[in-house]
Amino acid sequence: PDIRPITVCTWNFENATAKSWEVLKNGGSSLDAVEQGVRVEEADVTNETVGKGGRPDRDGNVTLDACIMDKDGNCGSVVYLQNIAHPVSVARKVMEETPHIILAGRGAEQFAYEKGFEKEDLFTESTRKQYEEWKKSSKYETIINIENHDTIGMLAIDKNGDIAGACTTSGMAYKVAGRVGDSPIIGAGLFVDNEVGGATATGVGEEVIRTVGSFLIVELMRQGKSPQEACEEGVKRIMAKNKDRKDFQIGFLAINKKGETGGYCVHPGFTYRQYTEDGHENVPVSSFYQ
Ligand code: SD4
Repeated sequence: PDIRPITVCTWNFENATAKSWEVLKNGGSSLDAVEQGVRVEEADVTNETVGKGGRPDRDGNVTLDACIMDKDGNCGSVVYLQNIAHPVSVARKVMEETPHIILAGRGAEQFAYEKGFEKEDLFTESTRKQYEEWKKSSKYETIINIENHDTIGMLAIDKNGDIAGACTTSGMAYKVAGRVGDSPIIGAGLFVDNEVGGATATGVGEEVIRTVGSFLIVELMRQGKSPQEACEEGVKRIMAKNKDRKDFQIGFLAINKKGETGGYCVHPGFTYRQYTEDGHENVPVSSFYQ
């Protein structure tokens, strides 16, 4: 059958999908497309949930989580990475240049310097000011939707029909120091199986980890569900463990081998952005609660 390259990401990240599409259009691999795509958000300091300009934990450390997965099931991840603006690219180096999958904290940072990444202050004036404000009350509250300014998970299919994915975040703002979310955990925040498809998540990572959300969605697609049906089942599985809880958001995005996409979320507000040769659009997603 005809192969139609496509790139999709969580939320409405127009510049990131445009970059990712440019890589695919020029014949690049889905692996390069997702890495280059999410790097746009890592570099964007106005996105205060990803990369440089991400909000700190409650002790004032900006710590980044990211992972990447290729068509052969190879994967790499960094957790609790500080002072490095492009965790996804460090994750790719972990995948390609070490026998390991996850590097954490100071070791990950040291590894990044060895690979030529530069030390950077990840705070911005804006996030520093917000943090000083936050310290006055020190209340931890999850924010249900931060539309268009949130964790980016990206999935792409290239001209060979191969699927890759990446996910990158600064995690929940004002988290307990040391906390790692779902985004860099293979199977939770991201999973790709080139035979079947890929899935990625955004929102309160603890709930995604508990159900190994992205792996679950890919397995449901393997059993015959569409990306849409699989994402719905993934959210329902989480809600079954959280009866009557309305204080958190999760958004899932999935793609199958045919390039069909789907998404589902707990509360209205989550969307995903899609780019193909037919153009690009922000796709609204239906939700568990109305
Ligand atoms: C986390 N899933 O660290 C990430 C955060 C996120 O929108 O998606 N924020 O739990």
